[in-house]
Amino acid sequence: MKKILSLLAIAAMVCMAASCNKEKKTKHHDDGDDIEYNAPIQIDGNFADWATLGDKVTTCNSVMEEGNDLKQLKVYADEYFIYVYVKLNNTVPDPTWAEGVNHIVINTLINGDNDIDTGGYIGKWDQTIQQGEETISKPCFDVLIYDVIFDKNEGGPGFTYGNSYMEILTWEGEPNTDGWDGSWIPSDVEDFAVNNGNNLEYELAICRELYPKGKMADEFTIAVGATCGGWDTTGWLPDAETGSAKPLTIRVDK
Ligand SMILES: [Ca+2]
Ligand SMILES: [Ca+2]
Repeated sequence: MKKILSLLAIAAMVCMAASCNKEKKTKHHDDGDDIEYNAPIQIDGNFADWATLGDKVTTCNSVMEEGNDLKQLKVYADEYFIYVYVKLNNTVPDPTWAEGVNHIVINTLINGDNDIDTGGYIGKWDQTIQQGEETISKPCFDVLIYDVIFDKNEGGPGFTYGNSYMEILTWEGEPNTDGWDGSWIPSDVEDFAVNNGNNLEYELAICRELYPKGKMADEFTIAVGATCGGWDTTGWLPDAETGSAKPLTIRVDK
């Protein structure tokens, strides 16, 4: 019986994988009913749809006057998808990534189980606990969506948002250590996450039911970083001006 159930589960996952990147589809609700899902955000490079969600969106602005390649992060999650919006700081005459850069990377980090004792990546968004006088870092990110966006006019002046490719990295190392000891998941990325954008704005949809580290919690934490032609982070939200920024907490809208 167990074997049949697991085969059914695999079949269901394959079915979901085939349909998960569609904007409109039938979804199986937890209570047993099939529902028609209409995506509240279309990943189309048009950002007007974000305003229609009003205060359901969690918004985080940079508090740094300069030195951050990211200006604003918005996140909205329903039962099926996490939607991420990032405003890029490419509006000033001399942005960090204006010269000599052939790609930028948008890193989306998710603590999907909302468990501070799993995952890792000691960086800008450590959650901490206090044990006596000792402060212990709990970075706790389980999944990294690594989105490489190329300069469309490589060799030309400035940076023009062009093609991109995404890879998914899961945390497989010791909890709350540094450095990703993970496994890249190059296949099925298009089902798990889709993106669109331009030089100023970026939107991303992440399929919750295909989360590679098991079932996501209804409350989770998330942060977004950017690197510019190298490994050094040049943008982060929430930003870390004080060195103690916490990731954004998101509650699924049900
Ligand atoms: Ca849109
Ligand atoms: Ca975790």
